Amino acid sequence: MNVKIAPSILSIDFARMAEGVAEVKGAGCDMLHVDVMDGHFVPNISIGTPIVSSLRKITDMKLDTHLMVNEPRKMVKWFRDAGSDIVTFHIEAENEPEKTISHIRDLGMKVGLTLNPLTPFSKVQPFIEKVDMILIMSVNPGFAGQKFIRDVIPKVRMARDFVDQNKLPVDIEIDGGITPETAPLAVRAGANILVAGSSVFGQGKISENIQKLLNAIYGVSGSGL
Ligand code: S6P
Ligand code: MG
Repeated sequence: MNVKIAPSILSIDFARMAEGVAEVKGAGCDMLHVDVMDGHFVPNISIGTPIVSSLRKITDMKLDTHLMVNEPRKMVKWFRDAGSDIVTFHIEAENEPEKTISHIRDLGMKVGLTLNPLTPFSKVQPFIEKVDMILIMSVNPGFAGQKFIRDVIPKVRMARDFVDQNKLPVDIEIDGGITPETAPLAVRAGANILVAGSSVFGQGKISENIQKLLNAIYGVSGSGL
């Protein structure tokens, strides 16, 4: 399985955003994860459309936009206009998920559907054939740097089995607490996109941090899992 790291810019040094983005691209990443928080769906506020517009000007990496907001459908077009490529919304925040999925598609973007650690897979399963990605939260959304919740691993396996058994072209992304210790657990369970904030932009050199994650996933010898 081809696994990719999607660095989460929530943990970037915003005073040096262009250098940080260039470094993750240089390390082989082709997707940047952008966390949008509204202070209502989660108890925090983060990035909005101005940052997405700035990112769009400096990189051709895919902008994977994770909306942690109430009433996500209202905001989809704002992020399309700012330059997002993928918009992911929370099943817990939307009463009419199908309408939002269609709206995102009609605007020409890819669609992701996400669920919190305590939300069962059965809540997103009815919509899985209509989306490009399922994002499984491995922390309760709101803050970077939290500890990986291992109880979500069976849900990752369930999502991977469903996608494979039905031969669906759907990515399984995981977000929260991904480190060289937890990344192999997520990949073995079936995740193929790993969001990583603190373990990429925290201490140390960004490119080396990405390499450490890839080494943990594939093994230093490249032998794979
Ligand atoms: C969850 C958080 C995630 C982010 C985060 C991951 O609270 O908002 O959606 O993607 O940046 O950070 P970390 O430090 O756990 O890798
Ligand atoms: Mg996120």
